[in-house]
Amino acid sequence: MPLLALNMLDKLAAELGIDLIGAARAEPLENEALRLKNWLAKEFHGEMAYMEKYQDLRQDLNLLHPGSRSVIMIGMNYYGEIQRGATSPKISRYVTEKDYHRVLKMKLQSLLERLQKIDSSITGQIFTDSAPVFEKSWAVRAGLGWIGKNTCLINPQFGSWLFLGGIASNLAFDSYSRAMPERCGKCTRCLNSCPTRAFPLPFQLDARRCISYLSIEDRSPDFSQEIKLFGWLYGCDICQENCPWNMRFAKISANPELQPAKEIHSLTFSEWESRSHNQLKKIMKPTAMTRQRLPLLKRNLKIILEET
Ligand code: B12
Ligand code: SF4
Ligand code: SF4
Repeated sequence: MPLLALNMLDKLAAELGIDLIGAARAEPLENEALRLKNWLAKEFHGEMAYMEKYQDLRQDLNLLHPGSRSVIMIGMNYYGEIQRGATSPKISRYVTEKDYHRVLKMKLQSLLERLQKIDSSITGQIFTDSAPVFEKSWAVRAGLGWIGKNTCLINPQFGSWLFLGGIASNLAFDSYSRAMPERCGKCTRCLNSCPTRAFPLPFQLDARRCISYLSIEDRSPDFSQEIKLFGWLYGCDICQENCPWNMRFAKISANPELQPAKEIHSLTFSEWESRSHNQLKKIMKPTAMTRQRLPLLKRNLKIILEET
């Protein structure tokens, strides 16, 4: 069975331009599985039926990648300033120059290849928002940060502007990263700043009330008029922008591919309305927005314009 020194990961991360890295033992996540069941029972997942599926795999990585002994987790900083005029709709920072799924997948692929050069018996299954995996919980166990009351993973060096991904692998380490304790303390800024009151309790999100869910995942032609989008065309960053850890420690991403996509963030309302289907598709193509259907973006645009 392959065995490696944990500090080898830091060396490889530095070579590959990976901001955060760590490793955890591939143990079953029983508490997380219970919390997920509870969350689903309250129907907080709304129409995200994929969250109901493969709960056994989510709990036990060995079902996803048989023989898993460790999980290597990476975090990539995507913070960048956004130049947005008053005439532009708000789009989440996570719409970066290049789709983060592709950027992280390539980093993880290169990491796995380097590991396999060290020991060819290493096997691995890569994931980045692409498999039923509790990514934030694994990131906590791999020492990347803690889960804040806004349910995002926060790192003291970067804040929460981090994309996560990992490798479930048969590789064992001589030691494992230490989980970081929660450091929110008495703060409740994220909970109070959410305009739609989407947090019924700290650490719990009712996705049905979350602008990120409504603007990206909700497929209905016109959702409940009770909830507004507050000017957000795609995603929402409010509870993160109000987090002191982001206000104090966010730093511009060293990776130009993971900085906010300039062209998209600066498009005005009238440009969103007047550009042709093909023109908009072309602008969105390199980014994570390419996954969204244009009629749903147009729905969001209509709702925002009616709000103002
Ligand atoms: C479903 C999903 C969503 C849903 C639901 C979000 C949610 N909180 O669950 C929606 C569409 C709303 C969403 C929105 C966003 N998402 Co999202 N999403 C996911 C996905 C696919 C699964 C998350 C999940 O398992 N939810 C299930 C519920 C039960 O889990 P949970 O709320 O996270 O609860 C956990 C903890 O809070 C904890 N917990 C629960 N109760 C308690 C109580 C106590 C006392 C404690 C200590 C802990 C605790 O246990 C739970 C299980 O581990 C992950 C990718 C992945 N495979 O992990 C990305 C992911 C979480 N999303 C991500 C991002 C970037 C976003 C957005 C920032 C995008 C945006 N700007 O619009 C927003 C953030 C909104 C927010 N405040 O969370 C990143 C998060 C990175 C980070 N730093 O945390 C991920 C990891 C994708 C990635 N690979 O980078 N997302
Ligand atoms: S992303 Fe926006 S709507 Fe969702 S919980 Fe955070 S502040 Fe509320
Ligand atoms: S705003 Fe405060 S409570 Fe919310 S995640 Fe940040 S530190 Fe934690």
